[in-house]
Amino acid sequence: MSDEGHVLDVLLTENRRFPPPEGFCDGCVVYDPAVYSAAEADPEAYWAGWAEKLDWFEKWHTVLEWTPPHAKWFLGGKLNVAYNCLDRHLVGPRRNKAALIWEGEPGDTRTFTYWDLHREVSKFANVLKGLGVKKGDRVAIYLPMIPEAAISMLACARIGAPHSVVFGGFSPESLADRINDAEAKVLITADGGYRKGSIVPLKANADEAVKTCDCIEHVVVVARGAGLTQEVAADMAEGRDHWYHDLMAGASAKCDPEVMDSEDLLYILYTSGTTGKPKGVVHTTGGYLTQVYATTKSVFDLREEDVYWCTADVGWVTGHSYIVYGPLANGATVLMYEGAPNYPDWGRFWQLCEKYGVTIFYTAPTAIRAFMRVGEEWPNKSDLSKLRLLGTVGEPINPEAWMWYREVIGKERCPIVDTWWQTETGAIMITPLPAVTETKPGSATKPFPGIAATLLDDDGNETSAGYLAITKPWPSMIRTIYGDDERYRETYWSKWDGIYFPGDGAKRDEDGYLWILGRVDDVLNVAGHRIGTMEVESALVDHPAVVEAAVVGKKHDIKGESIAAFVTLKQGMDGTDDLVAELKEHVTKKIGAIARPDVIMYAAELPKTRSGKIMRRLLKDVAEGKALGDTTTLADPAVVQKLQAQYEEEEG
Ligand code: 7RM
Repeated sequence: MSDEGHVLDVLLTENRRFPPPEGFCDGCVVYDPAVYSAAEADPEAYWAGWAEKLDWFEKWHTVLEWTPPHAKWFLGGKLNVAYNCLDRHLVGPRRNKAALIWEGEPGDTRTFTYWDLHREVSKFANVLKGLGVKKGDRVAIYLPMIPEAAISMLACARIGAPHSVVFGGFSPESLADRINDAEAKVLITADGGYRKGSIVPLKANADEAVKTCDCIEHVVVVARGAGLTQEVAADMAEGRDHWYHDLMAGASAKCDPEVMDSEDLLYILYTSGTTGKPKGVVHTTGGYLTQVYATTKSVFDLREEDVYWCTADVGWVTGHSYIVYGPLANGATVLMYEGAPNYPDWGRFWQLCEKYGVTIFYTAPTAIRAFMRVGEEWPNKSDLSKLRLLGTVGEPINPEAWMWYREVIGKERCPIVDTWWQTETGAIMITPLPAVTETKPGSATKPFPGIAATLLDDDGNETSAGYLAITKPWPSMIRTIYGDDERYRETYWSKWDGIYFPGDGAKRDEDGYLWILGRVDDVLNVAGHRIGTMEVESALVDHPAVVEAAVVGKKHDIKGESIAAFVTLKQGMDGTDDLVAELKEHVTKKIGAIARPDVIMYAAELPKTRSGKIMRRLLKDVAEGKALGDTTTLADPAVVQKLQAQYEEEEG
């Protein structure tokens, strides 16, 4: 949501300040502001201090080796992520603590203690081994939000097989692209999953995808019991497809964790960039676990008795770091919910908070805005008095939504942590510390201790309004793009020398607080989901009626941004309403519903520079009904003026 003008207004007028609530600091995890200066003076020692709180089979000999743009953390160290998330909690009272409390959308529930989860993970790790998965082999996971998603990820980590989780909302084609890029050997899916009362046919999608994936040797299918089980049973490919429960029935519960090097691959996660092809973000073991562990504990002030709920899907990085690895490495009780926030009605999230006594709640601004719109009667039906800390992630939060969150959900009692980070950063980077930082509505505040972030201009000079830049390596940073180190260098490290470019714009106020403005590249943020304009454009031009397409983000009250597309049709094609519907459907089919354009407009011509580059900035002005920005570099300024007139007429 790049709405500079709006944020600028906020910066000039926003003077509300919220110090940590009275009493919050008693017994909190981090209370001493000196942590910032200590970490800044010696970041490596600071991170090593956190790494020491993990269990290592062998200690590292060197904290950091930095040969830009490649970092290695905790060199020589040996550990296993699943061991740190499970085994080490089995010796004390955590053995019988709930690790995972799960509720399905229809209301079915399952609870796993650390002991239970350890057993299920060990068994499934043996299942994967039995299917021929060895250390280093990639495993694709395409599951709904069910316990088996976490179990599968941890089982992969246990045997050293990097996973690639693909969000269940992605289309068969998107799934196939990701499987092929990672050359995954095994795919784990389910018959279906519940979403808003209907069933997402995951196995049918997986079958469609696997047709074009020669690398897949086995497909493991979890019987979610989503009304599709019988249908799916008839379609199990002999020798290739296996029911999860059949394989688990014969599996041993004893599986020694693989001894992994600190820099061994933990997972690949695909994310959208500025080209049509998603990037496989590579995360490794020791540094990643150290930073997700440290941030989960410090930012959420995680304590033994908390019930922690992050509403993300495991298909996104937030689910990886803050549903599975960070909380479980801390021995937390994690709530996991399968379905939609408004099923069967808008009270569902708040009922879940009451029912399970949720104390820490982490969600996206888009969800908060949706709740705001339907009204406070929904949260007011439930007892939210156990909540003590609220978090947001995924996109900038507007001060109105922030204040509503604070007042209506937090009852002015809970600190709010607005956490900025990315798939590539692996863990939280800019955030308040709840017992230390005075917050301002709409600001992610300051870099986490040990993180060096600043604002730079194109020439690398410090500025108070410019590009966000990370000037020092951090433990959970992306190591490379899977199979494409050149793209890694080019995307993140070519703007300045040895400094990471996240692709976001930001401002700094007189107190040194950071205000993230949103993406400065061709990446959209729709309801907290990252979508590349080029991906949607490729899907559109894939349709036989389309010659050219330009996609832009359009400000949206709830989603932050929605997708607007301008398409040029082939000669002789009629720009009908039916075709608009068909094109929207085509994008949904090619990528998934999250990429479906809200608006599609026919354009006789697209505004281009003299060198032929489409000026998306101007199309954004058109889509948002704003005055056109600078048109002097256009080959023909009349093109965009015509579009604007047409847009006003059609979309009003
Ligand atoms: C965790 C996640 C990353 C992009 C990032 C930003 C935007 C995320 C915030 C935010 C303002 C925030 N990973 N973003 N958090 N913008 N304030 N607190 O979202 O890879 O999917 O997206 O999301 O633009 O670059 S992501």
